[in-house]
Amino acid sequence: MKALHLSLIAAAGALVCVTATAQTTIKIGYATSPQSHYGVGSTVFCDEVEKRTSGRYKCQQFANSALGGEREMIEAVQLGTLDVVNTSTGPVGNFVPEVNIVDIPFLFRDYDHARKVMDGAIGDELRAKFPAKGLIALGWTENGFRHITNSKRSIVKPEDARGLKIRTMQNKVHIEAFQSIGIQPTPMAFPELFTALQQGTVDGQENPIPVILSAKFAQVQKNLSLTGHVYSPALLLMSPAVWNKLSDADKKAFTEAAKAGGAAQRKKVNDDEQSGIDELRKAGMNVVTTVDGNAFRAAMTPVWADFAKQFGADNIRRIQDVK
Ligand code: EAX
Repeated sequence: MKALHLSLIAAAGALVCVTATAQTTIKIGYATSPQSHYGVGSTVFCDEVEKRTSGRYKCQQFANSALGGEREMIEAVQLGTLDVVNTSTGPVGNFVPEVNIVDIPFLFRDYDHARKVMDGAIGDELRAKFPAKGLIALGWTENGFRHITNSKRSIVKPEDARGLKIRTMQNKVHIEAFQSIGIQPTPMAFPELFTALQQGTVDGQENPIPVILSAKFAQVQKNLSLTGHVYSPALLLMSPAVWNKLSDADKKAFTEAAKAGGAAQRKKVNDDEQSGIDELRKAGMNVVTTVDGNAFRAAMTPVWADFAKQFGADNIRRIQDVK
């Protein structure tokens, strides 16, 4: 009787041990706060992963660039020292050059157009380019349309921005486009940006409203011009070291979770755009809503000819033709 009792206890113990050890922690990093669009998207992704894998996988989140800038985090995912990053496409072109096509200024008409392109055949084709570069593109999330802020003056026309030192992401399309209208682009990793603005190392920067809000740039920037000059997609990138160990069912679970995270992140971008302008005005920013978009497009026409050479005029037109 005693022996049976002991073997039952041992069996129960073994069961607990098996279940306890079966849970795998997925480390995920992103640039902004847990309350930001990236935080919301990453949290929904993580909750869905845990739910769809019956708790066999759970996330540990590293917000606010705790693991370094986006480029650094992408390298870490490639190396397998980080499992997942939720990153803008800004620095992604340094790893998968074809992706830079979506960072061409004034390529997208509005959010509806941009989201249709990213969720359609073109977005799928771009995602398929990542495995060859040691990265798994789980799904598209979103950063938003980018606007220029600066500490010097209101920007309505391109000539108002001429000569300003503007921080850019490490993205050669953005750098080339800004140079073409007389701005001095200063590529810099995001974690260094707030201090650079505070110390006047750069005059300004450009980011979507959700980032300007969550990074509290109103504390170090006086002027915001709603240029909407670039649509900034984002995506969840996973390390092949994790992906290759997943069962087909779990691969499906992670991909579906990424879709849910992307939808939640886009909704947060919509909400921030809805309420953000008033919030930034209340925080003391001079918000210019009368930016001459046509003048900016016209000023960037010469550089567009170069982008057509780089990415193929047909590829660009294919994106523009998406309805
Ligand atoms: O993705 O670097 C940037 O300006 C990005 O917009 C930011 O890291 C969020």
